[in-house]
Amino acid sequence: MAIERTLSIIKPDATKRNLTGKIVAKFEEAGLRVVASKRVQLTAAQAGEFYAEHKERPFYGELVAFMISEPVVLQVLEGEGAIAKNREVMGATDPAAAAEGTIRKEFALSKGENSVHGSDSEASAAREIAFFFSGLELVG
Ligand code: RTP
Ligand code: MG
Repeated sequence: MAIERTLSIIKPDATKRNLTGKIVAKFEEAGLRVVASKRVQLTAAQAGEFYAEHKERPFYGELVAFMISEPVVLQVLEGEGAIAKNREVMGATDPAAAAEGTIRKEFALSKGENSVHGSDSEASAAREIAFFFSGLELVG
């Protein structure tokens, strides 16, 4: 399988509860490597544009408000099949449906406050990495 890179976000509910290290450990244990990392306070404009695909969904306003409620940790994860592997480690969007051992099963509070984001395709990963990081910030 090819070496891929994917964008991961440790969301406000998790940074607020000081879970950054525990979440990163799950990615590392699964064989993913952190090749870029920064903690930022997103603006409403940034969060709104990042989630533009969900603009028409009923939860969009709530999602943007949540994503700017506390700082987030943005990371690029690298590894074999990193895009699918990251989503496997995250678990289902709704923690009630997430498998045992996944990040969302262990840490998520609700379907909205679900601790992590991960790119869902090669195209999303390319867009999302470029949205937050310059090439110089990626150190493989
Ligand atoms: P993500 O994009 O954050 O990795 O999560 P995902 O693919 O599993 O979920 P997606 O359908 O793309 O939804 C993006 C984020 O919106 C919030 N959400 N809230 N209240 C709700 O019904 C609802 N549905 C989705 C979650 O924070 C979800 O991760
Ligand atoms: Mg998604």
